[in-house]
Amino acid sequence: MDLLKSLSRAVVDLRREEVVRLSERAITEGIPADQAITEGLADGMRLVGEKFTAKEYFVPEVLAAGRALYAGMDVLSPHVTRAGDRRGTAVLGVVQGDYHDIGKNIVKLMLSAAGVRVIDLGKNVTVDRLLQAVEEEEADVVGLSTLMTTTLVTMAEQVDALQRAGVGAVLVGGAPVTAGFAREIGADGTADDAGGAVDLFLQTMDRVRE
Ligand code: B1M
Repeated sequence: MDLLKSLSRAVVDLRREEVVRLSERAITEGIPADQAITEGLADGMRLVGEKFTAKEYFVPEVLAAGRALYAGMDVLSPHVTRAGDRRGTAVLGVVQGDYHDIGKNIVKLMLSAAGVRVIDLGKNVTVDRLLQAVEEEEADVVGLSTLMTTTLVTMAEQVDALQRAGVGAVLVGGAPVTAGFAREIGADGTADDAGGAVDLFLQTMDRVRE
């Protein structure tokens, strides 16, 4: 769809007002908001990542792209179709040492829309905060996100601590997380994107709540 490509392009080109305008157009043209977020905004951020890796973009450009993405999310989020019934509680966080939260925030939005009660602990989250939230909120699952290879070891440690504490299930995700890595560290599953995360969380919650 051309509009989604233009939306992605506008994020890459750091054109925040254009992102807002195209997000509004997506709504008026009847494009599902979740599709506009994943195939437009998140796709643009993926391409920004490629430019960052190629040293065509640096931190200021990445931050500007993030601001453009969030401006689009402000327009699109209220239009994401929401399920009525409550499907369980998930505690979500980015592992300690990692401040990348754009992907986690998209996963949070999609999970909330699917009827999951999400307790979002934000970024740079310690295992003690995770455990405290699971207990206080009677959460069914914990979802951990990380974007850096350097924090994969922290993710492994946190999964281990949560499993030892008897948390219902621990799901992991983020660009460097593979299915093999998730298995290796004893997580209960992973997903490549927000759509996959919704299916994974719902299936896991049904299993945990049986
Ligand atoms: Co930085 N960064 N960054 N960064 N950054 C990466 C991750 C990096 C790969 C860039 C690179 O060098 N090529 C690299 C990591 C290298 C490594 O692995 N060792 C890196 C680095 C090194 C750093 C700094 C150290 C840079 C510095 O300061 N010198 C620093 C780290 C600070 C820290 O965290 N301690 C840093 C800082 C930043 C910014 C602040 C500028 C900004 C973050 C802004 C923010 O998040 N609030 C930033 C960004 C934006 C990126 C890139 C360019 C893009 C990440 C992103 O938002 N992607 C990234 C490059 C890249 O990824 N290629 C990079 C878009 C997002 C929609 O996708 O997060 O993958 P993603 O989420 C997806 C899926 O992964 C999945 O669903 C989401 C939606 O579809 N998913 C889950 C995510 N979590 C899930 C959980 C689940 C299931 C699915 O279940 C629980």
